[in-house]
Amino acid sequence: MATSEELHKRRVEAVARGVGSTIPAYVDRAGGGTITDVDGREWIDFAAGIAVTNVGNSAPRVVEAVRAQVERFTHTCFMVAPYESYVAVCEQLNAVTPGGFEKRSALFNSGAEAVENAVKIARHATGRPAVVVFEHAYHGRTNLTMALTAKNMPYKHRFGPFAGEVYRVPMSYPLRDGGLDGATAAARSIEMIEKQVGAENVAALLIEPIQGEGGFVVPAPGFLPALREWATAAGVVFVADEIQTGFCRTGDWFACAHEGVEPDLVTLAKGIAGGLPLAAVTGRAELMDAVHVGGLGGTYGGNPIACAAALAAMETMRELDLAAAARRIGAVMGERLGAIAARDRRVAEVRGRGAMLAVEIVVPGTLTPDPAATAAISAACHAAGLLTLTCGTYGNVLRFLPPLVISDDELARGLDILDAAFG
Ligand code: PLZ
Repeated sequence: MATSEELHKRRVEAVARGVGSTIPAYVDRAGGGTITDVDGREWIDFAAGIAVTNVGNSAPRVVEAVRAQVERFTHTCFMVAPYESYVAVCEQLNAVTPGGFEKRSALFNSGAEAVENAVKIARHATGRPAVVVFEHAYHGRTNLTMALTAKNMPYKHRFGPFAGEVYRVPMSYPLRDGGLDGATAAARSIEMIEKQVGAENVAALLIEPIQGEGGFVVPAPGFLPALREWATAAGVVFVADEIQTGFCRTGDWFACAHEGVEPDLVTLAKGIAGGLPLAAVTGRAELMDAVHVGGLGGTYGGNPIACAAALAAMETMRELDLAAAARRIGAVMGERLGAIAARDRRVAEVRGRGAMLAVEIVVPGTLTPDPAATAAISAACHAAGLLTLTCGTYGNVLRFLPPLVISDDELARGLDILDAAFG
């Protein structure tokens, strides 16, 4: 087998430079809480492919379902010749997402595509143009979703012009907004919408219930419920982007559930299918069904192999109670991170929920972000065999997203490496 070094040489000659990788090691196999590279080195996985392999890599049920489906048929296109698994995935999403009302779903390939379609549906159903998004938001890399995403580098830089009718308002970010309570922070955002956009022009308010790429920002309690209430009164479609938070990651099936918020539409991807590309928009039947026949779709959306994987992944989440597993992982990680924060003044805050936790790194005694220290700690983790990711508008957040099937021993070993990386 080629070594990582050899593969890297080939990669530089073949793969566009714009596509980066976190670690220089090339994967041979992965499962449970580990990844093994082609040089035989084992990595503890605190990334889960960016919150995708919640059920673990090559989860047994997923492997079995995919194998069986590949043998039956690989693709007919649901828009041409439909099949049961697409319908079954939609039935399950309608049942498992927050909100006791009648729902419909449509399936796509990527998170960005789900977000694009949620905006299409909200605009079509309301006849209004504007979309409101938040500071630090991340919603994807396509043209519309670049406009919805906050951060310039690396996502938007020199890729404009961007789609119009996108308006950005402040997020509730307790560490950096003086600890505004949720209701006050929401009132500030709502006033900006009403003064600068006009509620009657707004089709959708789009928000990550816990921000992902933007820094694992957890809004103050009450922020999401207040926005939900305002959206209802203003006839604005409340869209929760649960692409990173979804499918048991935060200790519940969806992060909105923690505050009892029922979105009108929810965008789903990542954890949905155990690593196969699948995404969805799920929401109120009257909004989803407002769109004319043929108005939504795509060649591969709801591909039968991805649908088979999704059904198996959701079954695994139920069978292993991965929401409870996420809460357990969160308790163990939270305790260790708390101990690190207590001794290392570079840690301004430990935050997140369930198995979606992060630490924000600053210059001690200030709130000045320290991306260099963050990168150094991350590099020390990588050198010792722990795969961690960074995020945040300021690049100063270390985030931890282990597969929810990680063993106690793997988790403990990963946390030992992390502990040592802080010095
Ligand atoms: N919405 C909340 O987290 C994807 C992006 C990685 P796609 N986040 C990982 C990168 O650098 O490209 C994401 C997300 C939220 C939307 C998306 C977009 O999902 O499947 O990457 O298109």
